[in-house]
Amino acid sequence: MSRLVVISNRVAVPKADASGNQGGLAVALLSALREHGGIWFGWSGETTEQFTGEIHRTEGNGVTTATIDLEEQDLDEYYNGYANRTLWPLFHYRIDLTEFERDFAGGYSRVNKRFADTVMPLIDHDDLVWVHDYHLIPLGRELRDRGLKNRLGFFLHTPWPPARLLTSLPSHRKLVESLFAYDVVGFHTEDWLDSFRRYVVDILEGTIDEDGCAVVGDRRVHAIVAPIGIDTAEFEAAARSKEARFARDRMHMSSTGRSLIVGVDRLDYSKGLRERLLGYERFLANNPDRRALVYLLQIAPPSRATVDTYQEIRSDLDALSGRINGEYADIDWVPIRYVNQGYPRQELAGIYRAARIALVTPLRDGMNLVAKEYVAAQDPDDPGVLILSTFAGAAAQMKEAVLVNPYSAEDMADAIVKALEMPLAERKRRWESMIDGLRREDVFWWCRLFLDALEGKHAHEHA
Ligand code: ADQ
Repeated sequence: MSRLVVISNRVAVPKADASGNQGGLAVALLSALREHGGIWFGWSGETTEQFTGEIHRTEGNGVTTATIDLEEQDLDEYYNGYANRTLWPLFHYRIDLTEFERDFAGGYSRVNKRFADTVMPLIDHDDLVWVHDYHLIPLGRELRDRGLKNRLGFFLHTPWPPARLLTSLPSHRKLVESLFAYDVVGFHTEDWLDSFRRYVVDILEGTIDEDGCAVVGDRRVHAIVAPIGIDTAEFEAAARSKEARFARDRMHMSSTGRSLIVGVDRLDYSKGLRERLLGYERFLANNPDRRALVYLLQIAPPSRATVDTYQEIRSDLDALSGRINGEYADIDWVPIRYVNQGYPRQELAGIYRAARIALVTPLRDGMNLVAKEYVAAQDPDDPGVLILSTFAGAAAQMKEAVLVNPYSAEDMADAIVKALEMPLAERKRRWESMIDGLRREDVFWWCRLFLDALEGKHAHEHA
């Protein structure tokens, strides 16, 4: 079996108990690394005055990690710049928030070269190399330029934007062409894959062959759909744990018979938090008799706090939740509990299980794992209802959720009423159908699907 080299912006450090507090992606990649042997390479999260390329290695639990420090300027231009102020908003259809700075593009290219220079000597000739996410799109090209001949794959965790949107990026053509250095490129949904193919046909004047490969001139890339899953079995077990029961009891005790509606998201404009609060406010306004029977717990730990737009969304939500609470709260009830901290996974599973409804309403999301975690955490005898945005990648797989348009406050308010009134038999039927899918297509299935394609028959040689 070939060794695996995983490359991503950040690296998850393996812990003795892999089922502990790690996200599903980390668990899957660590288990694939254990199975294949190999290395996980990325940025250490630390900065250094002058880039040296020195590699920090850790070995443990069958996995080697290798990380490098970056300069402060790299952080500004590559991570906070091109990755999070240019590509992230653009890939989430927010051209209004997209910043086009030449320095950002320069930093992005520089850091991708730095990654290539430092990881190259760590790669053996028959290793499989798997690059992750929008931070590192050009890395494959850089590695090929340095003579890498290995099987090389790329997975995008965000949406792929429509061609008309992507062409607003000054160097769009170079960016997309660099994807042709990979053997396999993976997306979460058919929608994102279709947008990629349209770009290839309309802008690069390429074709899609009978194997689904995108072809431009003599270059070919196998573009596939591989929807990421969660570690479903682990999450189902987490929801039955002592910590989960404790969290659930805490929720029940503090709410005296009221139905809990939960939202859990990184504090990010793509997650549609503002629109969600407005939808909930509309529900409160439209349903005076139901008001005091529910409350919303919105958990939103801050992320990317050094980027201005993220500071703005934080103060915007502080103000909005304060306004709604000010308008509707009573002496013994507040409609919104708004919390800005993270929780251990078992506790989170208990909170999900206590919730009658989950509001997962991103304006755009590559997949959205919270939707899947919520379903996995439910009590099979009395499952809650998932209200899911049609614009989350997860909606393609979770058709039994109550699907909503997150831009419409009325739609969201109606969905909350529908979920509150939904009979047990219907809740069970919908839940059973979704949990079956989650068990079948979990994160290990996803990992295998991608790696099979990477090892598979669609091989083509790179000169
Ligand atoms: P994210 O944008 O980070 O991921 P998501 O898929 O929802 O979004 O994953 C978030 C993870 O963080 C979940 O596992 C969730 O449990 C956890 N989390 C969020 N808030 C938390 C809190 N307060 N406490 C503890 N844990 C919390 C990107 C893409 C997604 C894609 C994933 C995986 O944007 O579309 O689904 O990668 O590909």
